[in-house]
Amino acid sequence: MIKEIKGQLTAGKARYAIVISRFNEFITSKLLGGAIDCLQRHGASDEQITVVWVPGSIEITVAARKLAQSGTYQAVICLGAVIRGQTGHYDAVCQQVSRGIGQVNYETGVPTIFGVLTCDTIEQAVERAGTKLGNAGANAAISAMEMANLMEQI
Ligand code: INI
Repeated sequence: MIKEIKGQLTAGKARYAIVISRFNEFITSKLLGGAIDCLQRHGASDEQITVVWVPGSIEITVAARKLAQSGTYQAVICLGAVIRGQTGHYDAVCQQVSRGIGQVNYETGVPTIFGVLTCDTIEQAVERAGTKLGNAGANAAISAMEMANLMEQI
């Protein structure tokens, strides 16, 4: 029989760190609300959730790395919003944060979830922050729970 391992969608007893960017706080606060609500509705208590604020998406990586290395958390959820309309260095910010979060996964072995919106317009960001296209923070929380549970089983 083939052995199959799947992560369950439950918070379990895992501890979750959420790194949240203050830049575009109008959007990111909605992502944070979505992530916390999702974790709580899957059984997480307040003691299982730690929220860490950073100034902008570029700073997410350094905080996520330290949280992942601490050994305290079974998953780190990274939330931010990079919006092209406002910046000439959109591509640089996107590249730094996506590469950085990828490296944290690789270096630490702690699931570090990419919940950073990269949008051309504010409207696109609003659509992904609790309106037409759901809430990217809640989606990131789902991935975090699945991965925390999966890693416990492997
Ligand atoms: N940070 C974001 O999270 N989103 C953005 O859209 C953004 N823009 O537009 O520039 C942004 N810039 C700030 C950056 O993340 C750093 O905080 C800053 O460069 C200081 O290191």
